[in-house]
Amino acid sequence: MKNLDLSKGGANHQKPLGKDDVMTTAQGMPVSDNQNWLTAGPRGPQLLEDQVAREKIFHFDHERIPERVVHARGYGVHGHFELTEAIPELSHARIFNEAGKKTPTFTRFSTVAGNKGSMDLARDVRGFATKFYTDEGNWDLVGNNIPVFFIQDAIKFPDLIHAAKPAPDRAFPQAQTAHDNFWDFISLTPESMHMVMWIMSDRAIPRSFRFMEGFGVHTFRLINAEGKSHFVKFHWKPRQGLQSVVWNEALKINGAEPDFHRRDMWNAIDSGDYPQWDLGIQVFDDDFAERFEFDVLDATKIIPEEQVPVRIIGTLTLDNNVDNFFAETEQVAFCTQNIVPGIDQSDDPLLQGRNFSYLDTQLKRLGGPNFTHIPINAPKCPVRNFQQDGHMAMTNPKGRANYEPNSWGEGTGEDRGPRACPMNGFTSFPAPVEGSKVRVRSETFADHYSQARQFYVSQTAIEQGHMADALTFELSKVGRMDIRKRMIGHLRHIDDGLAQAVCDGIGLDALPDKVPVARVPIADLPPSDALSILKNGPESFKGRKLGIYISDGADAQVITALEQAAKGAGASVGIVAPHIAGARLSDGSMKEANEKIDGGPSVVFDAVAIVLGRESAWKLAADKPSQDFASDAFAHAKFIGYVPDSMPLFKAIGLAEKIDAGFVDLSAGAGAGDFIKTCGALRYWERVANPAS
Ligand code: HDD
Repeated sequence: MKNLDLSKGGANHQKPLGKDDVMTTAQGMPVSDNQNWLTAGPRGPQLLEDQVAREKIFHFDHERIPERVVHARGYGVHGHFELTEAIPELSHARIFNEAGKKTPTFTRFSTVAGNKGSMDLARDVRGFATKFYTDEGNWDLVGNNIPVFFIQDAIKFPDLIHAAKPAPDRAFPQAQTAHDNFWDFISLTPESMHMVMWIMSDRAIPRSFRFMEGFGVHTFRLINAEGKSHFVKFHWKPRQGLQSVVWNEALKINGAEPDFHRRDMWNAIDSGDYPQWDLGIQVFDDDFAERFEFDVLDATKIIPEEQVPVRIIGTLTLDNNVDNFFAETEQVAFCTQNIVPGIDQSDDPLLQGRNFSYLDTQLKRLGGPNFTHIPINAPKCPVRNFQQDGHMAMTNPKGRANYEPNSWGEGTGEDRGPRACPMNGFTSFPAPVEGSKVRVRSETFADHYSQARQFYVSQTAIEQGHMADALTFELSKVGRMDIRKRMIGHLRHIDDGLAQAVCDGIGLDALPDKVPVARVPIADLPPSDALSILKNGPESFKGRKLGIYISDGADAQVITALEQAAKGAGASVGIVAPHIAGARLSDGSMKEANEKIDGGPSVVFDAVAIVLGRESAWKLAADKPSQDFASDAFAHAKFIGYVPDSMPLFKAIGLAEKIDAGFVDLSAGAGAGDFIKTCGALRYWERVANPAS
């Protein structure tokens, strides 16, 4: 052991240290023994005098901070935003003014209802929050993967969240909406119906954070140098295409791999496969806002892309995992109030309420007003003001002046700065405001069903089926019949076919009555293709994962060809085998496995290849995890590559007679290459749309 090297380390050490670096207390005092508490004699009582042990335990005792009241489970990643099309005519924000400009970012994805330790594939909204460290301060776009919200007014948020979270008496269920309280509240809240369609769709069970869209939800303003305002809605479009899992997979993934989404993100970035999203804007003016069928300030409504196209102006690339989860992902503090000159808020009553809530919650979570000093929250541009003191103040101004105006400027008799700047400082758009103080919901917010119906009719038949199944699942977990019926009473305003399917799904004899509707007639809006996942899938297998199940005697050539074809297509491969040590292949080589079959079920892969050895296939035919691997892949409409030697397993579970166009014989012709190309379609939906009898 070397002597203590004071040139290295310190409280803010950045590099991992080596075994030659001496451990110290938080006070910097070198530690001689980190294993034994100071005692009076070898078997005697421990002494309070031991400042090393006491400090260690004291610090440990205080390691936890309150988890976020919503979006507690999240995963953060660094990246950058590159502007591809400057929009100075719309906004004078510097981030938007020079094509090619790069702005560092931090993005945190999350689920909403579950606690920090809950599973990733809960049926839930996903948070998609990005902090842009711009030259003019931090801009936080705190969005979701769904473009609308449950409620129109922030005053309802605590009720919504209380209803969604575990019931207060029994403290379950965790991380799910499939329970009485949630559906009781929802069925008494007609404004949530559009959002209900989205969360009952496959949007709420994304395959990965990488394969979902993001939305700023609210209408914001862009302000140009002349002070002219345009309304804007922000969209994130994943270059990876959209993809979701199916519900039966979600249930199984949650057991097999509760960290499915965070592991996926970590692995993608770690392997250099950086996910990208294009930033799109829907821009419109007051005239459009007047003409539009709905109120642009109502967060339960979208503006269909067919009506206002999404214009792509830049790209977000996520290319850096965090060094420390707590320091970055846990401590990052997003606030919707964080905007920069050239961007402004609108009067959306949900947004205005959020602007209070986010700042307020950080005080509780991070312990004081100086959370902006924490590196992940600190702007990367200069910060200059007369704010001072408070818990954990890290950046303290020098000099005597801590107020304004003052006359401490050297020799000048003028103020010692900083000073506000009317030219470059943030100014609010001077929208005229008038009206009496009232507590009412605007009449323009009253149609709760038309866009819900539009969403439903925009889906493919497969997706509509999933929605009916999801509603059936959720309502089957609701104990009270009156709540189930009330909910179906809402669905009848959206689509009678959907209502009937759910009614049949839960086993009711007759459709319940429609619930009374607010004042407006429900419109038949045209379908919008942008709302479907299946109409916006990827074009290749890039970024996806192939699971290859191998066993002793498996054809080495087929496996190599598969690995090469997958790699060539930009996909990754997971080798699954009966033993983690791997399998002895046909050429005598030993192929190591990434997962033992029990820990690598087919649900964690986008497609599978079952390449067994002839002898071992007979044994595995009776093995439950092996059977599930194949039968689940089939049931989840996955593409299945196989070799004839795997047949005994297929026969044992009745798959041999069901070989369809979703199966590819890897020993034939172009084999592996064809298979990976086929996998680009992600699923062979025909199998579930027309199940063989
Ligand atoms: Fe919220 C966190 C997104 C409505 C109050 N929200 C939070 C996060 C996201 C969203 C992505 C996690 C941020 C992170 O990763 O740290 N929330 C939304 C969206 C909404 C929305 C898209 C509607 C359009 N939220 C909403 C309302 C309120 C809140 C109406 C309160 C009136 N949200 C919060 C919060 C959280 C939060 C309690 C918890 C932790 C945090 O803020 O930092 O303040």
